[in-house]
Amino acid sequence: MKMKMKMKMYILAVAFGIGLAQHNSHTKHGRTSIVHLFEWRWADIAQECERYLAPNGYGGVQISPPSENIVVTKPWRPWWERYQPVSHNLCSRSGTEQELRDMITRCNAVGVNIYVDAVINHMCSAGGGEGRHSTCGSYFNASKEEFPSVPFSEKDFNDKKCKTQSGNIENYQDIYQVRDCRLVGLLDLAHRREHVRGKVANYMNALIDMGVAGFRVDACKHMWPEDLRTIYGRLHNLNTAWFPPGSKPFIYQEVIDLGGEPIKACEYYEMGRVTEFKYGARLGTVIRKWNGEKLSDLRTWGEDWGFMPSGKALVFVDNHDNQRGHGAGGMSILTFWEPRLYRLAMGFMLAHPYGMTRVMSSYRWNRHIVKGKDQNDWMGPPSFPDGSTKPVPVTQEGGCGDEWVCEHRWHQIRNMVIFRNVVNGQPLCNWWDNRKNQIAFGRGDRGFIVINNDDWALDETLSTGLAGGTYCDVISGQKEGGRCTGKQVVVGRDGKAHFRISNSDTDPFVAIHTDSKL
Ligand code: AAO
Repeated sequence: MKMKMKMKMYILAVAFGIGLAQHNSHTKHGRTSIVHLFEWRWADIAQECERYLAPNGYGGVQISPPSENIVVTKPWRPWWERYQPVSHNLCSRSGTEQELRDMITRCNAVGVNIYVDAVINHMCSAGGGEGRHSTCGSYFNASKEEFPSVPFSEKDFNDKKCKTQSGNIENYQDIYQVRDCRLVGLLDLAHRREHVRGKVANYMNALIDMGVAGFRVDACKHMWPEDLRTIYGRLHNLNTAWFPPGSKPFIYQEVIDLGGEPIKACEYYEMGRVTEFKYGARLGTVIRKWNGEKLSDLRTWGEDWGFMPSGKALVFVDNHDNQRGHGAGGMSILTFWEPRLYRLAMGFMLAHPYGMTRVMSSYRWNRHIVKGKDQNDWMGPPSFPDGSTKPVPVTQEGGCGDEWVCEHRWHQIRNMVIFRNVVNGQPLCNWWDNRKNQIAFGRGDRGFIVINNDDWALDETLSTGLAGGTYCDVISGQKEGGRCTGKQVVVGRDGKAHFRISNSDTDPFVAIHTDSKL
């Protein structure tokens, strides 16, 4: 009987993708979102965990690749040099191994998880040179495919398997090219080889033992699922100083599947979550009202739009690639450069139950768009003339200085991260729309959001699902010491409330939840 019960639970878990090994993010205290602190220094992340992320309900941080990488000087120290590893030593522009360890320990101490961006598909570019132009000064020789500090050598790369003339991926319609040839000229590791599998697993295990909770695995489309399965299968359980015994690392895999290519995201579901790139691309289109699309179309948002099952999806409005025209998503992607629409998109994403949410935290660069392409898409983080990354200063108003954007500190986004925690597990209900660009929906009896993206005012009485009382809107303000600094919403005993949202409001949306009740 017990056995049968267990089997049933297992089938349920598989069906909903919950609680399964590697799909569980292990976030603590009911926290639900991850923030990508793109290019931040370890020392700043440690402080941010303590002073901001933990008190404001963020569940974890995705960090930039911690492995030693090539130093690129033409162009000058681009952000993307970190996607060209030369060893598994843990030193990078974000800091030393000691600083990494200190950050992991301090973030764990306040219940904020660390997820590592693991670049394991390749090493640096074949034309990456030789010598010690690397972040810890380790020797390598790219043209000879020598990386002695791992060590990897010529036989650990896929060159013989790749059948294209250039040795690079030339056609995404050919799965063999995509997985056995070089992605933009990057030396492609042969994960079929025992030596490579072992070294990659050792690298990930060293990080797990230090206390990280999981990985964003880079460029998974370019690795065979069976090789990844073998490597993941060798990973240690999480460090029991901070996680329950038997916890598997959370894995979310970067696979760009917008349709139209033979490699599908579903090949990777079994092993972990997968990035859902359709999400940000489609949401951007709807919010920009392109092709006659409108907010009311979002009534069926989720799997009905051809997205992967919610329990498999890692979702985001923009990422570090497509906010600057790399990767995929195209022109519809919303970013901090269009703050009003961006906040609207983030508000919707964080209120809607679909997927596990990741918040992007960026830096500003000298955007220079010529014929649709940003000439400065390579520019690295705010840095000193010697190329070292600047610390993130916090301003009196609680924002960030020195060109760090810190979207995760914008009060609208921060408050919606809290909203998502408060409504976690509650079903979407009380949907309303005007068949155009005004929508509203609730999450059980715990939260309600109303959005106006039309060019006229929204003026409606709606069923909220919430208990009667006065609530504080967490977009125009928030509850502070029992008082509301923004709009107040009065919910009647019948659960109905009147909403008026001008189309010219700073933020044309309102959100209330049980913790914002006055
Ligand atoms: C740099 C230079 C290169 C140079 C190279 C080596 O920029 O000029 O050749 O060094 O010297 C990052 C940067 C790269 C950088 C690289 C290494 O973005 O510019 O190269 O570091 O320093 C593909 C992959 C995906 C990848 C994405 C950028 O599938 O995994 O390209 N993302 C990750 C990281 C990223 C990083 C790497 C991987 C490498 O997030 O930061 O690169 O570690 C199609 C395919 C996608 C493909 C895109 C772009 O997308 O489907 O799989 O992504 O093309 O090539 C429509 C389609 C859509 C299509 C899209 C674009 O939207 O529907 O499917 O068009 O064509």
